[in-house]
Amino acid sequence: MLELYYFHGATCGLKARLALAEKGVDYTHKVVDRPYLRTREYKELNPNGVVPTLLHRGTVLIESSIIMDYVDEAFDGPELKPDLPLNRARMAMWLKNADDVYLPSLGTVTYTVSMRHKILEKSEVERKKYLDGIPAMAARERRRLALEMGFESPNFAPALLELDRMLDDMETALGRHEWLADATYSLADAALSPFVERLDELSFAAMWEDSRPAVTDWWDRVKTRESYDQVLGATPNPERPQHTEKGSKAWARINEILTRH
Ligand SMILES: N[C@@H](CCC(=O)N[C@@H](CS)C(=O)NCC(=O)O)C(=O)O
Repeated sequence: MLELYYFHGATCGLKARLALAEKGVDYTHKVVDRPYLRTREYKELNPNGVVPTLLHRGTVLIESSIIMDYVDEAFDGPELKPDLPLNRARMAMWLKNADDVYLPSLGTVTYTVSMRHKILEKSEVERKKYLDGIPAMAARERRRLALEMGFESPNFAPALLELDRMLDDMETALGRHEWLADATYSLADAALSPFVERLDELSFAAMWEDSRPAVTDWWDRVKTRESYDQVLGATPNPERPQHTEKGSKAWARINEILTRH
């Protein structure tokens, strides 16, 4: 029995779901909402109060990159890791950067551009409860600054520039081989797709369409894969319309930061 806890639109949940879809593994979809992540019941599974969480034969696995690796190792299906040690190391680097750099950066950008407005509509008491409910201190502080200072937060421009650097690194890697870590699709492609998907949802596609032909081509190829269709085509992010509306309004500002640096 395999169960995956996630919510639609969660970047980390998408990483796990794309790996499962590429592998051709069926699982029970435990689609949860954000308030449920803060319950004692859920935190017994995932003490960080985040998705994804994978349950396999009574064992709990957390952390999207670890789940992806486990899925590739534990099930039959296409091999999602390169053969060559060097390319395996390259794949591991993409997964590490996804966890350490791209996810916090994307969170800052998404909350500042799109989610902030909804949270600011809450009362002060509700807002405090919301922030206090974020278990990881670093994430809580990033979120607090995004809410209180918006684009003026000292984190905003660096976060955006990290994502721009991610696209630069992708362009370089895709000049070496057809996929991010190898000539064939790997966990690196599954891990990076949700980040590009979010930038697309925010209508920031000019970040690659204007100047990064290899990323543009890669993204077109990702979107024609069955895994993308199963995971995102079947259930698009319900927050996509909001991201697109707020992102379009923010684009002039985003572009100004990108061109200034
Ligand atoms: N390092 C963790 C990060 C998990 C994480 O931050 N998940 C986000 C979604 S991408 C989440 O559940 N956020 C809860 C919220 O938005 O309230 C992983 O890769 O699994």
